Amino acid sequence: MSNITFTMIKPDAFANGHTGAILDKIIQSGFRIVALKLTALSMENAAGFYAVHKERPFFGELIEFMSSGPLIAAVLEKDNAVEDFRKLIGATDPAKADAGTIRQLFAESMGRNAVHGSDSDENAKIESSFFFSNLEKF
Ligand code: FUP
Repeated sequence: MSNITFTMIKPDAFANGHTGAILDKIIQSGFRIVALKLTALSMENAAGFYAVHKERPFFGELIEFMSSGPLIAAVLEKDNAVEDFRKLIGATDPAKADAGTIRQLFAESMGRNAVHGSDSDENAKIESSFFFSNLEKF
């Protein structure tokens, strides 16, 4: 069944000029772009988006990084979108990501790891709605 996932090209990858290469890899891997925008998160927005991590030791660093500059937000559609996209981006820690995955190719570190991918169908919907209205999804 065709379903959706939500992704961000994070501030590190955007600032380093990897947006085009990452979007190309996503499209070549069979994902259809449903929504796409260049935007930025305030510290408050980032804290809201990552609220599930608020007790974790890396939370402060995470929201500071995620609000440090522009990012690309997108909704993607494909059969098995959530699982297939997590395979395409690779492990959270780029040192552990498989060869050819987006994080292995473009991430700087565990904290600055180039891309986000939803971890469930439910979170894909919640995260898509955080960034996009229905009028912005096609
Ligand atoms: P992922 O689902 O792979 O994006 O990873 P998580 O949801 O577990 O973590 C969200 C973000 O927190 C990661 F993208 C990077 C950051 N993080 C750290 O900086 N250190 C950690 O130990 C774990 C996550």
